[in-house]
Amino acid sequence: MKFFLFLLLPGFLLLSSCGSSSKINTKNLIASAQLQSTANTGINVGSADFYLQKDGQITMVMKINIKEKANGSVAVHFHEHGDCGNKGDNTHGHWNPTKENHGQWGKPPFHSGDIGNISLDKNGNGKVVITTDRWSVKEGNINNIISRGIIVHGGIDDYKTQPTGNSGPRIGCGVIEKR
Ligand SMILES: [Cu+2]
Ligand SMILES: [Zn+2]
Repeated sequence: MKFFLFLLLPGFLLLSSCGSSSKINTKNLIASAQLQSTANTGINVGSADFYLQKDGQITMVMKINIKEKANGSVAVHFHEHGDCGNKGDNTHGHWNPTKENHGQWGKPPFHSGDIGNISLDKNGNGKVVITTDRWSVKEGNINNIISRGIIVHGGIDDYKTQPTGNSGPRIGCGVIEKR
């Protein structure tokens, strides 16, 4: 029996190390956004970096740091306009190129920028990595993410309420810029 376990274990380790997160290529940075507090512009609350993968998909590495929200969660979405004026209101509603309902990432239907809730640790740090074919950086492409706004909300997305997820106030904002 011990011998069998010995044989199985390396197989499992191999499988888990082949997970998508270990395969992400971060050589080709194609877009990024700096997220700033809507209350105090100039105070950094996070970043999003977008990398082109060999298969054409785009990977986003998003980092959030909001000490006031330590041990909590914040909702994040891509919004329509790349204008953080009026405390983020100028970004208008959720970016929705595929004309779907608001929802949860990975469980269609959902908006192509419904990143969702990001949990923050005791220092207020959180991270999410998403790889998708729903995004493009090509001008004229319906899925072009360049010049979209990214909003960090002070509440939690219920993944149900239309069209916003009832995610609370806009506490952070940034604009996706081409690199
Ligand atoms: Cu939002
Ligand atoms: Zn949405």
